[in-house]
Amino acid sequence: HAADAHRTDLMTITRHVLNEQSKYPESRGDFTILLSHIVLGCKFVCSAVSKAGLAKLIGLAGETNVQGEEQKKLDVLSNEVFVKALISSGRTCILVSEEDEEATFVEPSKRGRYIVVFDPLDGSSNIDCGVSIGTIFGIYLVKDKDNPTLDDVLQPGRNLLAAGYCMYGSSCTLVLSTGSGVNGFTLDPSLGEFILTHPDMKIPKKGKIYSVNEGNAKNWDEPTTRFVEKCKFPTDGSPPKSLRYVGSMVADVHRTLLYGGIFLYPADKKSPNGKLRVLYEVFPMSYLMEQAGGQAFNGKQRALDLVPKKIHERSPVFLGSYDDVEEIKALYAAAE
Ligand code: AHM
Ligand code: MG
Repeated sequence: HAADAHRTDLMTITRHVLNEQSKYPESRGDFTILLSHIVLGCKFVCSAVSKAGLAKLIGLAGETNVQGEEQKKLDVLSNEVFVKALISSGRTCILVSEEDEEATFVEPSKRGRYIVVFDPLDGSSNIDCGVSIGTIFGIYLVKDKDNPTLDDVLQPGRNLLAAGYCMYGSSCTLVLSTGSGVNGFTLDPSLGEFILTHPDMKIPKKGKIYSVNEGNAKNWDEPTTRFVEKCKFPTDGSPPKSLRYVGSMVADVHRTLLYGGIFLYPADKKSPNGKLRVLYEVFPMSYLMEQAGGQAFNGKQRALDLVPKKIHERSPVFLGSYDDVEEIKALYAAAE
């Protein structure tokens, strides 16, 4: 029976990536090894997040718990786990984490060809109240492994080799693209394995939801203001859109990918470049959206065409269903 086959033939994320990589004759398994270390980090964070209240992991870094032990804040802890796992994979040469001001250059004896840009625990405002948070990552290839430089990191998003996120929500979901579509995996806690549950994810061409922090509306520019006005008071006879906003990019993007719609973090008068970071927030999510048949725009151009000048640079972003992003693009074009 098909149902039996489904239950006994488990497509784990490792098996899936091995299958994908076997298309490249030059593949030596390095990418699979790198990914398994990212997956390890995600499993650790997933377990830490679900035990956070229990273990009193939550609290300000430097605070002590009832046993008098120093507590590490969940995001600091997550960062340490990812950095150590990535370095020990022996497959990375440069790491850029939202938590670390400077890029980490891996020492020559542990060096590999990959650059990983990541936000180990995104959605910090949602940690303490148990709302979904996530990890976001992007992977580039270094030009010269023996001589890695910051220029290798400051590449446009279209050069990404792979990108993904892991959402720590009601279940733990890892969404990944290695450049040939998007696949979603759910952690089976009893196996400790991510199992393919959402093969070849495609975002609906048009959505019924918009997602934005409307508390910033006072400071928005004209195109964003007009776009949101149209979501609420459509003039073309279509019904108004629903608003959903978690405030964790991973959760808001995941819902957008599954249900369709648009997620926006625009520029405003107080933050002329928006809030989200190019390398480990805007790029990976834009890459996934394009791979799923959607679009990502930054107010000026295709988001993935941006060439960052600094590792922690920010950019406005509008991403989601193809048709919805077309609309905001048209409004920006008209405002020029
Ligand atoms: P963080 O890195 O401090 O967690 O901030 C990033 C988060 C995103 O996950 C989310 O999309 C955005 O900030 C929400 O910002 P705001 O609270 O301004 O709406
Ligand atoms: Mg973040």
